[in-house]
Amino acid sequence: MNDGWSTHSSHWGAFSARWDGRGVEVEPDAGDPAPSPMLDNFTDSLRHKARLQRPMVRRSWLAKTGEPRGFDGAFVAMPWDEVLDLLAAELSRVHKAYGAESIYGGSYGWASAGRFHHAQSQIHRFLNVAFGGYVRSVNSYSAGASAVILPHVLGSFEALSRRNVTWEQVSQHSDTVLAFGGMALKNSMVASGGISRHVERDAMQKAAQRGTRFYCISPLGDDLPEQAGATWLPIRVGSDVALMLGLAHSLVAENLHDRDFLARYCTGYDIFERYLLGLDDGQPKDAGWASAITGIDAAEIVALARRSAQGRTLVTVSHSLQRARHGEQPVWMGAVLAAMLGQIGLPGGGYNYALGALGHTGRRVNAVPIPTMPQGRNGVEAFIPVARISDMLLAPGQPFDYNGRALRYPDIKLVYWAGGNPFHHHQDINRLRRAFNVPQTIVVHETAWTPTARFADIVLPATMTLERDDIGAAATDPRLIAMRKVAPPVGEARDDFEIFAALARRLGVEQAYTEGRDSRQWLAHLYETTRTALAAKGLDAPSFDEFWQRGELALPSEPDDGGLLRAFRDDPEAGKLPTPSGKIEVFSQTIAGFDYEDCPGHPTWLPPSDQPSARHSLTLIANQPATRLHSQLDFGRYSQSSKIAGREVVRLNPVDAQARGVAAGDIVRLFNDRGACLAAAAISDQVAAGVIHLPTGAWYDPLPGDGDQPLCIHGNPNVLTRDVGTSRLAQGCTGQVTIVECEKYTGPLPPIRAFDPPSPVT
Ligand SMILES: Nc1nc2c(c(=O)[nH]1)N[C@H]1C(S)=C(S)[C@@H](COP(=O)(O)OP(=O)(O)OC[C@H]3O[C@@H](n4cnc5c(=O)[nH]c(N)nc54)[C@H](O)[C@@H]3O)O[C@H]1N2
Ligand SMILES: Nc1nc2c(c(=O)[nH]1)N[C@H]1C(S)=C(S)[C@@H](COP(=O)(O)OP(=O)(O)OC[C@H]3O[C@@H](n4cnc5c(=O)[nH]c(N)nc54)[C@H](O)[C@@H]3O)O[C@H]1N2
Ligand SMILES: [Mo]
Repeated sequence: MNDGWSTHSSHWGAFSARWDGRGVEVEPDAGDPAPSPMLDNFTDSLRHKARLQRPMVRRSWLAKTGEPRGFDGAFVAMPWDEVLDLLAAELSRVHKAYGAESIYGGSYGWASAGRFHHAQSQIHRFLNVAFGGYVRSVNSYSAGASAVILPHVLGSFEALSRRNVTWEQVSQHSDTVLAFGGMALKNSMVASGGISRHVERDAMQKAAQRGTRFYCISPLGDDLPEQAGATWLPIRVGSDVALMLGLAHSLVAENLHDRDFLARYCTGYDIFERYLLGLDDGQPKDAGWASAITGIDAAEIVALARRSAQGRTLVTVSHSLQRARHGEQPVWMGAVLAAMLGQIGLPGGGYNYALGALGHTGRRVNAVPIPTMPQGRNGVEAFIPVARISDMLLAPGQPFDYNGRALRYPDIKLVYWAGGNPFHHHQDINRLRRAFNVPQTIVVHETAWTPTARFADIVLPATMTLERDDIGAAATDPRLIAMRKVAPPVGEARDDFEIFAALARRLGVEQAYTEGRDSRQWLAHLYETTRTALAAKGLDAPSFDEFWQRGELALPSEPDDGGLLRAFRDDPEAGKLPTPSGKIEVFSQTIAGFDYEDCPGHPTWLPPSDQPSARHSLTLIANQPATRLHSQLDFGRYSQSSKIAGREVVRLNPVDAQARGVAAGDIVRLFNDRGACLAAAAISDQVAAGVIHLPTGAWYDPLPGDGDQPLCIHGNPNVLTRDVGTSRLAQGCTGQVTIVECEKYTGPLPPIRAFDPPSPVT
C-alpha cells in the first residue's frame, strides 16, 4: 500500500482504490488490457444516501399489526444487541415450531467478489450450523435450463462453459463463429470472484484480422463488438432452434453433415433425422421453413450451412437463449448442429455453451484450487429450482415437476436473504410482492436500501466490499488478489460474518460457526489450501502475510487442452462423456422417458407460448445491463450517467418509434397485463424491428397509491416479465423475453425515490 492506495477486486475487475473521507478514487489494474468502466460505480457509492446505516425493523412486524409488507412501510432503528437478540429469538421460535424445512435460505445472488465474505457461503454455513439445514435453491438464474439439460446430453454445464474452446483457440483456429445471442463485451466484463484481464475484445479483433467470420445471431446488432467485424443476422426472438434446424436440414440436403462423427460419437441421430426431414409430421425443417419462422432469408441459411461445413466452425449459444420458455431446446440443438458439423473437440471448433457470456469462459483453468468458504452440511431435503420462489411461497404443499421428479413446495415461514436482490432478479414483481407477504418473517442483510430490504422485516446493514479485507479469486483467473480494506464501514454496518457469528453466539453454536477464527485468521486459513497446492507443485508459495504484503499472487493454469470434449474426441472409450450412453445424446431416452410435452426426447422447435398481439405488439428483451452488474450500485456514477431524466433507457427501432410517435429522449410507458414501467426512449437501428430493449437493474420504484400493479417509475423490466419455468424439466428462469406495448407518456413525471431510504425512519 502506498499513498493510501489499496489493491482490491470486484466481479468486474481488479483495481486500486484510495479513500479521501468522502469518496474513492479508482485506478484499474495496470495489467488489464480492457478495464471495465463499471469500476466507476464505486467512486461515489460508499457514503451514498442509499446505504443502510443501522439495523432496522419493520414497525408493523414489531407491533404485529398484520399490515401488509410494502415498499413504503415504516422502519424503526434498533441497536445491534437488541436486534440480534430479537432475531435469534425469532429464528429459534420458527425452528422449534416448524423445523428447519420452514426456513428458506436459498438466498440467490451475486453479492461481492471476495471469497471469504461470500454472502451465500456465510448464510448457508450459518443455517447449517445453527439448524442442521434449510430449504435451498438449486441452479441459477443464469443457466437454469442448461444446467439441467446439458448433463443429460453432453456433460456438465461447468465443463462445457469453462473448460472448452478458449479465446486463444478462437483467435488462432476458428474460421466461422455462429454466435447465437452474440458475445457482447459488456457481458464478458463480469466474472464471479473477479477478473484481472479482459481479453475478449483483443481476441476477437485478432481473429477477425486473421479472417474469422463472426455471425451475430441476435435481435440486437451490437451484441458483438465492432472489433469482430460481424455479420448481423437479426433473428426473430425465440426462433433460434428453427434457424439451427434449417441449417441442419441444409447440411443433410447437400450431404455436408459428418456421418462418421455422428455414428462414432453420437446416439439417436437417426430418430432426430426423421424429425428433421419431416418423415413423420410431413414438415421438413428446411431453409424455407426456417426462414418463415426466423425472418432470415432462406438463401442466406443455405449459404451459411455451406460455409459452416468448410473450415473450422464454432457454435456458441449464450445464456440468454435459455432464459426463456423452452430454453432447453436451443442449448441442445446448438450441440446437435455442432455434432452434425463434426467438429466437436477440435481447437476453435465445435460447441462452446456460453462463451463470452461471462469473463469466466474461454480461459485456461487454474491448476490449483482457489480459497472457498466451507458451507457445512444441509440435512433438509426440500429444495426448489431457484426461479420458483414465488410459486413456493404462494403454493405451499403443491406439486411440481423437476428433472424427472415429482416434488412438492415446502411451507416456508421465514425467509433469510444475504447477498441477493430478488426484487431485481425475479420475474413478475407484482406477483413477488404477494409472495413476499406470505412468510411470517423476512430477514435481509444488505449494503443498501434495495427494494428487497424494503420488503423485509429485519434489515441488517452489511459492509460493502471496500470496507473489509478479503481474497479475490476465480477458477479461471490467473491471479489471486489481496482485497484490502479501503474505507471504514458506513454507519454501524458489520460484515456478514460478524453478524452471523453474533447470532451463532446467541444460539449456542459460535464455536462451530467461527471455529475460533476471526476474519483475518479465516483469510489466512482459506489461503492455505492454495498455498499448499502451489508448494506441492514447487511453485512460488509465499506465506499469507507475504501474499498480503505483495497484494497479489500468480496462479498456474492447466494446458489449453479443450477439456472433456477434446478428450472424448481423442478417445471415445477412455474419454467417455458423463451421459447415460457415454456419447453425445442427439436423442435422450432419459428425457423422452419423463414424457414432458414441453421438453421432448430430441431437440424440437416449440414456438414461444407468448406471442405479440394487437394489444401488445412488441417483444421486450430484458437483458443484462452494460453500465453495472445487475442491480448493484445502480446509484453509482457510471450507471447514473447512462440514464435520461433519472430513468433507465429503453431502445426502439426507428420504425416502431415512429409508429408510436416516440422521439429520442421521450419518456415512454411500457405495459402488459402484468404491470407497467416508465423509461426514457432511445432510437437505434441496432434493435430489430418489433423488438424493444430495456436492460435489467434499475431499482424497482413503484408509484405510491397506484393499486396492486403500481407503475414502476424508474424502469425495472421485471414488472413486465412472466413468472413461468422454462419447462417441466428444468423450471429455469424465463426473464429474458416478454411481450409488451409501448406508448409515449405524457403524465406528470414523478420523482425517483428508489435511492431514498424509506420514511419515516425513527
Ligand atoms: N428479466 C430478467 N431478469 C433477470 C435476468 C434477465 O436476463 N432478465 N438475469 C438473471 C440473472 S442471470 C441473474 S444472475 C440475476 C442476478 O440477481 P442478483 O444476483 O440478485 O442481483 P445483484 O444486483 O447482483 O444482487 C446482489 C445484491 O447483493 C448485495 N451485496 C453486495 N455485496 C454484499 C455483501 O457483502 N453482503 C450482503 N449481505 N449483500 C451484498 C448488493 O447490494 C445487491 O443488492 O438476475 C436475474 N434476473
Ligand atoms: N455488464 C454486465 N455483464 C454481465 C452481467 C451484468 O449484470 N452486467 N451479468 C452477468 C451474468 S450473471 C450472466 S448470467 C451473463 C448473462 O449472459 P447472457 O444471458 O448471454 O446475457 P444477456 O445480456 O442477458 O443476453 C445476451 C443477448 O442475447 C440476445 N437475445 C435475447 N433473446 C434472444 C433470442 O431469442 N435469440 C437470440 N439469438 N438472441 C437473443 C439479446 O439481444 C441479448 O443482448 O451476463 C454476465 N455479464
Ligand atoms: Mo446470471
